[in-house]
Amino acid sequence: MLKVWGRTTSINVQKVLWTLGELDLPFERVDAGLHFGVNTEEWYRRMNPNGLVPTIDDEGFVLWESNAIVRYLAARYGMGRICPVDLAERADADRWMEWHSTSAWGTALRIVFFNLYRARPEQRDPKAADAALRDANRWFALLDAHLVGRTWITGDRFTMGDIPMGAATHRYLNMPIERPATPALAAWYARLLERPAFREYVALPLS
Ligand SMILES: N[C@@H](CCC(=O)N[C@@H](CS)C(=O)NCC(=O)O)C(=O)O
Repeated sequence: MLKVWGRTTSINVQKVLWTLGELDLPFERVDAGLHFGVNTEEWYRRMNPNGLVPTIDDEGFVLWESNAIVRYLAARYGMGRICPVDLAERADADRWMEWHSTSAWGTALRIVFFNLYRARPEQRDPKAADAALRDANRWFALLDAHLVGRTWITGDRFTMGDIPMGAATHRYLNMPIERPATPALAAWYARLLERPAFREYVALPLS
């Protein structure tokens, strides 16, 4: 059976679990990361030399990097469903996955989240968190503008392109921070909340 290593509080693990849920695939999950350890073990680092989560093993094929995992699962088990067959449509979904992982806003959101939930008192840096929040607000305003008139990120169909941004948006809209109004983003988030796999694996209390 497909195996996933990673704690459920990790946004990168959540993307993978949500994808598995959308595809209705059975899997076994092993807690790993932070206080669970495991990712510090030598045998784990032989699978994933970064020592990070998530990692999957699908019939002996080991893969790390959450977006690569989402793409692999979508293509292998969800072609024509969450992985578009049409290359332009697939590239459109891919574009938003890349935007999630490589744009500066991902870093900004991470800094805000870290300061609020993960930093020990001596690690907190309110000035950096404020600057990061201003950045995050600008990026989410851009996503909000993109979503006007669209049901899902690429248009009429839910695809893998909704997954990374959907997980990030759950954090953004539920952190105790000052945000501008983003009605299209909020409406998209409400649609995500109607999806059972999103509710089960992503829409959890932030911790
Ligand atoms: N680019 C990697 C990043 C993975 C990553 O940073 N994972 C974090 C959790 S979100 C981690 O393993 N942190 C160490 C830990 O949990 O012990 C991916 O998308 O899979």
